[in-house]
Amino acid sequence: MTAFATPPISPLRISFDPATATIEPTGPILTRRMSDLEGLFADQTEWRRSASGDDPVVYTVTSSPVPELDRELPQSITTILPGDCGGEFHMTKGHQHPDPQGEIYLGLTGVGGLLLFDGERTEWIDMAPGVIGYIPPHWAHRSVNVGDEPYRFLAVYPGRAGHDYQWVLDHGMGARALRSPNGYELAPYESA
Ligand code: S6P
Ligand code: ZN
Repeated sequence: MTAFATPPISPLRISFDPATATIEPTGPILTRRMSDLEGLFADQTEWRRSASGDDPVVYTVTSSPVPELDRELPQSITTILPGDCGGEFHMTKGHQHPDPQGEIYLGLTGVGGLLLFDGERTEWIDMAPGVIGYIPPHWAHRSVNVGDEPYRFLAVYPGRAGHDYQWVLDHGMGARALRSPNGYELAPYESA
């Protein structure tokens, strides 16, 4: 791709409301329901029951208007609603960047975890408002809401990083975040 195969976008002012963790203007908005998370939760019987029943929204991703293009720096706010599937906390699908580049997350509301897996090593970063989690290149990443209110975070990532979801289906994420008497516990990964 040449440097500017598509015209670069103009400088942009985006307003952010800390009380609601919303941005204006917005770009694409994505909604992931339970039925969109096939093959990810360990308890497939419970997943099927939920996905074919009320099929709750698990998370939404609101992007800024900055496009996912080479040299651009898109941002998005992910909101993971509280809840679990068979005791496994609500989470994002998780992905690798096919073009291995780093990314940062900034916690905005609620409490969550940033689960990272490079194929061998697993890391967990406790996320809360004001915490920046750094995702190095080559680490698959998934976010989990381990609290009882919406967990929201801002992501900033290179525009050509991309999303490889199949990698996570093939390799897992090294661990699962399960409800426990003290909040959450990390259990060794077992395929769904
Ligand atoms: C993009 C960044 C986030 C996630 C979002 C949803 O690189 O990591 O915006 O896309 O949190 O997660 P997922 O795994 O469904 O894309
Ligand atoms: Zn990413």
